[in-house]
Amino acid sequence: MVLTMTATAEKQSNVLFEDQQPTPGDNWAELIEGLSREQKQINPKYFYDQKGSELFEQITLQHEYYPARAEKSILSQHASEIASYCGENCILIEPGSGSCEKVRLLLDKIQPAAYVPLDISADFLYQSAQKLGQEFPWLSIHAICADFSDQWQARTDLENGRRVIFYPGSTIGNMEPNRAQAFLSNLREWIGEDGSVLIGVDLQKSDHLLNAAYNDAKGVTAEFNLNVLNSINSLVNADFNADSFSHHAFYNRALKRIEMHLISQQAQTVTIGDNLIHFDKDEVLHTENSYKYSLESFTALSNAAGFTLEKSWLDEDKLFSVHYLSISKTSTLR
Ligand code: SAH
Ligand code: AVI
Repeated sequence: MVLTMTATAEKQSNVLFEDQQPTPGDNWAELIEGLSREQKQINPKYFYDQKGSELFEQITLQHEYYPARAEKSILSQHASEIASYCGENCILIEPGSGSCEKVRLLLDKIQPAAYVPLDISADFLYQSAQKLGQEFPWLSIHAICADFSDQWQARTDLENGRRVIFYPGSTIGNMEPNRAQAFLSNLREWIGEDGSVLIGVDLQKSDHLLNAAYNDAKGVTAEFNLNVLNSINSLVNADFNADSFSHHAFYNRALKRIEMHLISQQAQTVTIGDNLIHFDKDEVLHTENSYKYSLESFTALSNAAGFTLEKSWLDEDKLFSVHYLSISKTSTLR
């Protein structure tokens, strides 16, 4: 275990920080492979360098980005009932914890024995965990910087207790449905027979609301999308010029997903080490999908992954959903 002290936030005695951040070498092959496809694409995890994590926080404050507001209203309104499902003294694990903003709405009610935020964005995670530790001095925090998409090893060495995965934000929507199912299924190994999952999932709705949420008037989502090129530049020493691409996001109703793209404004060649990646004018780099579910399609997905949906909560406008899942009695761990 490596302890990192790179960030400036004051170190709290109730916070342990563990660094398993992927190295640039881990990312290199995946990036080149995606950029060499006929339809160029990248894994959306590359959005989250320090700037990207900060921009995502800004997105959540935009009026058009209803998911954050709707999910927070669900968590605040139903915190006591959610806590009764989670049970006492659980180990609360949050993959993709970001600013740890949403867990704040539940901590006083759930009173977990430990909170384990897990995120790929190292310094942002470090700072968020320290800040949370300062605000909740009674809380034991074990922050882990790691890539959760990478068959993250089921950890047997975490704090003892019943494990509850808290996976808000509809981050599951950024995975292809088959990957989402595999990810959920893999979670059963993290949590063991008596564990459970509390998950936030964005719902299908009108094209108008969806398109607005990913094209906010201030252009924060556009900046977030373009920043992925700077993030890749620093990670693998590439020379993308973000000024020569433009943001494009739209709801693909047939596939029930928001697609985010970057469109090359000119013919250009980008260098990554010895690799030359050519873009034609108007060629598209597919940067993210954000799948939207119905209650039926998410129930089917969680059942296929070996979970039973025990309870669903919706905000009053039925824009967003939070679900409590337990392991199906009939499911067997691989
Ligand atoms: N849970 C928070 C943040 C959601 S944004 C909320 O609901 O507001 C998605 C978060 O997942 C970011 O903080 C990002 O850094 C993290 N993330 C994305 N892909 C990841 C990966 N493969 N492994 C670990 N963290 C990842
Ligand atoms: C983190 N994730 C669920 C966000 C989403 O809505 O898909 C990321 C995002 N992309 C653009 N805006 C927000």
